[in-house]
Amino acid sequence: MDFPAFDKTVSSVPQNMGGACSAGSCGSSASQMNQLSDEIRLKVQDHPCYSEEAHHHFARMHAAVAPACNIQCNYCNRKYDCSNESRPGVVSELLTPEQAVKKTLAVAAAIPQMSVLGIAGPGDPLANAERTFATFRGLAEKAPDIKLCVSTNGLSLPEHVDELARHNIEHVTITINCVDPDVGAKIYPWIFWKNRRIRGRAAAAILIEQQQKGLEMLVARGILVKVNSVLIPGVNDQHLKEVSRIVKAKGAFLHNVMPLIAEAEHGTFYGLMGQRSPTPDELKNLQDACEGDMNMMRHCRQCRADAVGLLGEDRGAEFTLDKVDAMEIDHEAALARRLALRANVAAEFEAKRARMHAPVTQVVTLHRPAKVVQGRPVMMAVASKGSGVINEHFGHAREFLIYEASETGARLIGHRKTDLYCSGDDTCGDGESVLDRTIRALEGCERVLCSKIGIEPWGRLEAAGIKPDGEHGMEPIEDAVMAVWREMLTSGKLATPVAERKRA
Ligand code: CLF
Ligand code: SF4
Repeated sequence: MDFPAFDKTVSSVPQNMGGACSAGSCGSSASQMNQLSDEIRLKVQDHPCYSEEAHHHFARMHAAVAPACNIQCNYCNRKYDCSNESRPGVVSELLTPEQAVKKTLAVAAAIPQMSVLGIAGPGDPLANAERTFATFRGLAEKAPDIKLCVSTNGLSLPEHVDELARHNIEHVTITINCVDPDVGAKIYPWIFWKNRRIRGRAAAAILIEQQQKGLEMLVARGILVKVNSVLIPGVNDQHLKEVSRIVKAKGAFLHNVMPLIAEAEHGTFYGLMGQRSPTPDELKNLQDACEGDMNMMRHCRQCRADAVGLLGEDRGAEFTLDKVDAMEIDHEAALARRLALRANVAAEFEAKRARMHAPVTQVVTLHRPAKVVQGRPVMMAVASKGSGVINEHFGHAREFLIYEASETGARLIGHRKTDLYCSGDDTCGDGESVLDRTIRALEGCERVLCSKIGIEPWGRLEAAGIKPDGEHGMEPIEDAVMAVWREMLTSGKLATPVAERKRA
């Protein structure tokens, strides 16, 4: 196969995308991007995890080449062939590096939004370093436009930092759940270290030391580090603010606090012990509390180790090995499509940033209010299948993005998963209807914005206090959210006592 030459230093992305944000406190993803140097913006603006803005437009895939792990977490049980699950550690098909490269090329040919190959399991990528780096080498040779990304528990990170840098890997995630071995002893029953199994507090102390050392080494080499932390109520919930403060001080780029997934049927220690997961409010409150210290990721979908597609969609079933083998691919045309898409999205981002820098009187459709107005924050659910616009039918949505609109602008605060209402089967197996479950998932939201919605769900949502809105189909999400918020404001629906507003 011939692959066209691609120079990584020549980006399709414009280099001059505006200076420092003049609205530093507006809190939107676009404004955060405005505050970055050109060098860092180029690294993150087509990475769906490192940029909230990018996640509407770009896809990633995970190559499941790393079966072994060198530690045990109380929330992990790596199972295979569980296609209904979506959580880290779970895969359907374990790949060799050669198979992984072939699959990645097939995905990148079929999905032009594909910009990142991540290795995230099902075990630890750096406990399977040969397989991980063989995959990266193969892909760098055949599709050098695809960014390489790795997610590790950090135990063997320091010994691999130089190799990561040599492979031109610009994005590394370390899962850091604690910086205190006493907390760690409740999360990690053992680690495998220098050919010995070490347990309890001593194990946690070694792991923490390695994670912190690895973080410092990566930052010193200019590699962007995202820190993932699993929020475990009663174990590290009080402690994660301290984790956030420390990793920021050491130069981490982004902190991603994720909710513990612990169901008895997953067979994990926590699941079997009845350890509860945090509520959406607990997660948001902690993310808000950490936000003062550093950028927080709010759009993580806790992907499977073989996830494929935009965050929130799973197209893995389209790319099983037998299907990939049967595909005929024009790699040159595929690369051209990817580069064209990136150039278009970059131009779109640039136009959006230009609007943010426009004089206030011209910013009538921007997601920031044109002038400071007062009204309480409102949570809204949004149905979107990508591209940053409202383009999903209510009944086709498998998840809703949750935005908080307020006088400071529209802010993504998370997502809520739901079952497919239009699947023809209106029961969830436990007597609750799919619509009932969706309404429950949207608790706290006052509006749901979608491209279309049927009469029955419309009535049921309204009766539950969640007003459907199908007026903003194909509009940019943040603009639409703020338009609805302003409409609520002008119609007097947002008057709130000052004390309550301050608390919110
Ligand atoms: Fe994968 Fe992770 Fe790279 Fe992203 S995922 S290795 S940084 S390419 Fe992303 Fe998935 Fe959340 Fe991970 S949404 S689980 S943060
Ligand atoms: Fe599972 Fe990852 Fe923990 Fe290893 S590091 S036990 S693969 S969650």
